[in-house]
Amino acid sequence: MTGRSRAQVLTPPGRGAIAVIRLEAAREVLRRIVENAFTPARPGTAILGEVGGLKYGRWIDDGTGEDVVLAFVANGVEIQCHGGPAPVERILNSLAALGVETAPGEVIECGPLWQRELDPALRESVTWKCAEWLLVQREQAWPLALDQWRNFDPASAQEVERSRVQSQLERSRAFRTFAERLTRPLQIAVLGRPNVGKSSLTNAILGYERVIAHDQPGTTRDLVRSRFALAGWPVEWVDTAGLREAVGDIEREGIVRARKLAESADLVLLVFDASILPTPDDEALLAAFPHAIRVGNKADLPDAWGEQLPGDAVRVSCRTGEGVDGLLESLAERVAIEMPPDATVLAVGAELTRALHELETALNQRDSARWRAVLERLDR
Ligand SMILES: Nc1nc2c(ncn2[C@@H]2O[C@H](COP(=O)(O)OP(=O)(O)OP(=O)(O)O)[C@@H](O)[C@H]2O)c(=O)[nH]1
Ligand SMILES: [Mg+2]
Repeated sequence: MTGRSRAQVLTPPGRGAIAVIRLEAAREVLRRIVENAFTPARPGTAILGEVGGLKYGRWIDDGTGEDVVLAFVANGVEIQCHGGPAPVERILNSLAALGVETAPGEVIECGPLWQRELDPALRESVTWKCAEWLLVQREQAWPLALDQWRNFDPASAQEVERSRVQSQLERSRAFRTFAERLTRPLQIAVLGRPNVGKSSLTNAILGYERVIAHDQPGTTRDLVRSRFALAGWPVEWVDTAGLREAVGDIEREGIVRARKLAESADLVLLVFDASILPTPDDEALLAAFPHAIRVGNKADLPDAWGEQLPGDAVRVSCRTGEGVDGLLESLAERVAIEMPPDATVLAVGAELTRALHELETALNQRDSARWRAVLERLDR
């Protein structure tokens, strides 16, 4: 079989009603594979359908064959078969025997570099918001911009055209943080002295008993990570070990990890026990994280802080649930971010970020060769 052809299973591993195997190949290669392995239910019809077309028939494998529906797509065909592992394996084996590269359960990235960067991001997106933005990038923003840039020469372009491309690239740079949001969850670190209720707050926010909360200080020893969505953005919420002069090695290591995490987290949440007087440790935390969201917990108990609790602190009780919704609202406000105009080309992933940076340099230096080289790389 000449020409490259690849097959990948699109449906999750295991049992299901239907499994889908996508076969990608150039049209002629595809024709030979399908001719060899497929018998249409209605003989005499063309072996390949139009894009969007369906054909029902038998897939000839090493057993009795499988009932399949072939759904023709732009670069190949999707083979839909019974959803057990055995039919999938038999079809993959027959494809491999015909020279097709197969990767059961594993996705092989096809297409040019710019697509190979956007496709996994889209596939792995966990919220609608991220998926919608990535889809616009994949289907509109990037293909349209690349079409324009392929016909653009930074050395000979008219000034109007140059400044249009320049502002396009500047806009991409301005929205780099937004682009990062589409592939990386926001990290929120929960810090505070032992026993103030960090783990209880984690459970209250998540709505289930994710972590052990206990009246013994030093209950949480390691970082405990949980995922959820906040205002449509994926969030990684990290419960940490209570910060204090450690008593044992394990707890000390937990504290080191908590401090390190706080340095890199997008947002720090400081939790205090408002039912007992502030300690020097509390004050040190307030001074160390001036931009943190402050939470005064145990609001169901008599308040010991009074005026000492900063005015912007959110009062909550993890025991009664009071104030937890208000805290979620404050968090949502803090993670709000300016949205780029729809057509903005976003730097999703390392390769696209690098390419946008290089294009801007090539434009500024009116370097046509470099401009073309970047575009050729993106198209490879
Ligand atoms: N009355 C009251 N008790 C609470 C509240 N929140 C937590 N607690 C109690 O405070 C104790 C400590 O809670 P944890 O959530 O384990 O505290 P932590 O900050 O995670 O503690 P470490 O993991 O040891 O650092 C437990 O006995 C909880 O039941 C609250 O809002 N009101
Ligand atoms: Mg804890």
